[in-house]
Amino acid sequence: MVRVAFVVTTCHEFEGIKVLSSVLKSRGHDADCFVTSEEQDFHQAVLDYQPDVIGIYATTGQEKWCYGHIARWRKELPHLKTVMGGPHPSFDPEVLHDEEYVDAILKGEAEYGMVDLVEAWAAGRSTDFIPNVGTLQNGVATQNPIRPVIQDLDTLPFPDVDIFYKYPFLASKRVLQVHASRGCQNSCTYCSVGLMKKEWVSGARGEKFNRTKSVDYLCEEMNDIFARYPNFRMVNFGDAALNMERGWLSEFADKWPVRVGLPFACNVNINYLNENDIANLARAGCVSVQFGLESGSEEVRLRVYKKGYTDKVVTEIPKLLRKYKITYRTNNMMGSPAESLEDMFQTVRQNREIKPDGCTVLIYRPFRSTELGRQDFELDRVDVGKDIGPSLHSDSQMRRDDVNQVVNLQRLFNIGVFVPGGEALVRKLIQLPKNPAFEFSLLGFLWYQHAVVSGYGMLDDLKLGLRNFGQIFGRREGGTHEYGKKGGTDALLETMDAGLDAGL
Ligand code: B12
Ligand code: SF4
Repeated sequence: MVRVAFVVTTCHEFEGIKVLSSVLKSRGHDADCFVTSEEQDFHQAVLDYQPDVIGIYATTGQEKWCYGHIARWRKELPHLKTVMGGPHPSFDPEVLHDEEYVDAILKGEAEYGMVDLVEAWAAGRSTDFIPNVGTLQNGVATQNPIRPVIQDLDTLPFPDVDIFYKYPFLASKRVLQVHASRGCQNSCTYCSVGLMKKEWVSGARGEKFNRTKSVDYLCEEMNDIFARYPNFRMVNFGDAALNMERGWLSEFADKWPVRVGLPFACNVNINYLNENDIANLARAGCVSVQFGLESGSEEVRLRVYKKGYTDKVVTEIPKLLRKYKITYRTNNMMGSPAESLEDMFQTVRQNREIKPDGCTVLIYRPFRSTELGRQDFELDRVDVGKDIGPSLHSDSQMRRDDVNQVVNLQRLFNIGVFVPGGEALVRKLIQLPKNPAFEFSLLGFLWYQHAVVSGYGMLDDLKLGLRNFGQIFGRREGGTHEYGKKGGTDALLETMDAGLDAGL
């Protein structure tokens, strides 16, 4: 039996880790997850577990936060192996050069790669031919070919929620975080999903990237959780879009209210959403949806971001959502190379027109794993020496003369949308230097919109914020990343966004 300790530094239940843990356990191994904010002594808690393997989840910018811990754990546990997975190593094997800290990476969906890897390590076998695994070979970061993505999600054991809900704080929240699907219909140029579609499916006939659990499986999964954790009052689907597969919502609307019966919030892809889907969402108990508007300029949204949302869709869908009494929030992006400041004000205006119940606003970040990001690096539009930490709330890494205004506009966006006459005020305020008052304004709006509009509860969100207070405006311990020295994060903002469109 191999003992695997997953380590994370955001106070959130990670679906990928839950599933990896349940698959490992189904094969006779043991697994647990350690969340920095929830442990009195994080370092010692992991040590007390006596792991054979440490599993690190990493998005870009977040990959090095636990290197300091690993160095110490390695001294105390000489046999320890470490593996990194998630979006960052899936698209960038260069992290393998940090060989003191990372023994291997796993690209893409890692359920079976993880089992094979830990078993090979335990038996002292070579890992050279295990699909999905990447290792450093003769100084070269070498990535093995990957398995196609798991076609039938119902073949997986239920995600192991216990490794997160052993923490009283996570178990006592009102809202349960769940995933019903994997994939996405769109391939927006600023999102990693486009490359996942290209690299993670073999192209064999009939193979799918967009997959949904059967409604029966999902209802059973929920009831299995509620039998042990009965306090949840609402469900949040973290999927890119709950309307992933045609026909699914209708069966879901028949069964969910009877077999689960909790209200829920979810993300939707509005270019694939019709009135029938919205009626089914309402019938099932949907109280709130979120979708990525991203830009108020149709030209940018369609031609540059390839988002597929026409202005007509953007104005018509909200009317239908209102008709069925479903609240809606938009996700918006500031500061991509495709947009002028005026385009960003057009995003403010379009939000004002469609009257959302809340707006999340993120700052564009060029990921090498996206079409737009790759262009940015090639065309030298990125200030690679500038440290912006892992979060998409903190700063812009783009070289642009108006970068200060862009960042200020992200903070003050909601004033432009929701305060009468706000746009004129924001136009003046963005000329000022960046300052904490603007950040508090953003936090205030997000807190209210997230907690009240989506039904999360003011108190739950406040507690989450206080737990992460040190991380909200401070720098994260040991956090270094590709483009700079120290990484910072807005942990509250990250966690409050649990439910965003992947346009994060
Ligand atoms: C839900 C979601 C969130 C949620 C939950 C966080 C999470 N990472 O699960 C919230 C809202 C908190 C969130 C926050 C952020 N997110 Co997010 N998020 C997603 C989303 C839509 C789905 C992730 C998911 O659960 N998929 C389903 C599960 C089953 O798959 P998975 O997580 O990928 O896990 C599999 C593999 O990655 C791997 N794996 C996972 N963990 C581990 C661990 C180990 C040790 C190993 C070996 C393997 C492994 O095996 C898993 C099972 O197959 C993705 C887009 C997408 N479609 O992937 C973006 C995505 C991951 N997010 C992204 C970003 C940028 C962020 C933020 C930085 C945004 C911000 N607020 O500033 C933060 C970072 C917070 C954090 N610490 O991760 C980017 C990452 C891009 C990149 N190259 O790094 C993505 C890819 C979207 C995009 N823009 O392209 N996110
Ligand atoms: S941004 Fe959202 S809609 Fe676009 S490809 Fe990514 S997950 Fe899909």
